[in-house]
Amino acid sequence: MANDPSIPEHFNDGVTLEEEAPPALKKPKMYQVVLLNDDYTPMEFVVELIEKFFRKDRETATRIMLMIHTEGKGVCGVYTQDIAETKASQVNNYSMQHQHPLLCEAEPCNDDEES
Ligand code: TYC
Repeated sequence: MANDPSIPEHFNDGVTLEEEAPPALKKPKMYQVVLLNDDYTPMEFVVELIEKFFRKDRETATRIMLMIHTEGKGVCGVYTQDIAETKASQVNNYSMQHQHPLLCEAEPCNDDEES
């Protein structure tokens, strides 16, 4: 422990080790945008909405919609906080304008699951 301040310098030849500098850029915390299931929104509307707002092809959008329908909720995309919250409110406005009760939320990702 050459840089332990409790050890006088004459015990370590005057050598002081630098702490490793923290990385200049930290990975931003990521947020997942999830859609919740309900009993009223038509499946076709959900599929088209996922294609439109989350840029998925029809096959992927259909798979996500069916996941939500059976499991109760599903992740449509993962973004930084600003983008995730903007997407969730755009989706909620769009669903309201079309008189569907579909709900969308942005929630922090579990850090352990990030790649
Ligand atoms: N459960 C809806 C139905 O049976 C379909 C649906 C899927 C609704 C996904 C919302 O996020 C949703 N018409």
